[in-house]
Amino acid sequence: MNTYKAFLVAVCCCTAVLGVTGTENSNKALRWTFQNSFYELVTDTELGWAQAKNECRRKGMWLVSFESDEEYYTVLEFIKPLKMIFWTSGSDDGHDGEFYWEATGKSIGSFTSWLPGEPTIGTDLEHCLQMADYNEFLWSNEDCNKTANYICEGEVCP
Ligand SMILES: [Ca+2]
Ligand SMILES: [Ca+2]
Repeated sequence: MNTYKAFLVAVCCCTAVLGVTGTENSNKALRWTFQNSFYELVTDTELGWAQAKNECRRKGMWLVSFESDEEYYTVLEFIKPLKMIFWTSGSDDGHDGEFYWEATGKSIGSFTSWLPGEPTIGTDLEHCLQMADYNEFLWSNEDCNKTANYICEGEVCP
């Protein structure tokens, strides 16, 4: 293994270990792991979607993506008590109405949890997928420039 690879493995595993540790300490609500991912809720900073995405990237993570109902409901358990709005990595930027997870580049799959009436298509500014407490954390597309809290997701080392 060359030095660069060893460095990458160390960084990745360190982050993963932090995620596991987080489930055992008093910050339980802020960090947890599920299947092959670890998650971090950012509840003290409200940012626009692009800035939130960049903050997750800076930690080696992405904005959250929901590949299954189990993943969504697990996240819901952590955010349910909070009176907050969260950004996810869902976006239809450049392809109005065709939503994908920016985290993976893949189309939103068979599982969706849209608020009735959402997503609104043809409203030029609403291209980012949000979950708000006042909508019971069902999905809606919103103006990406609005500020909100956000959820990061990273991959646990095998
Ligand atoms: Ca995911
Ligand atoms: Ca909308």
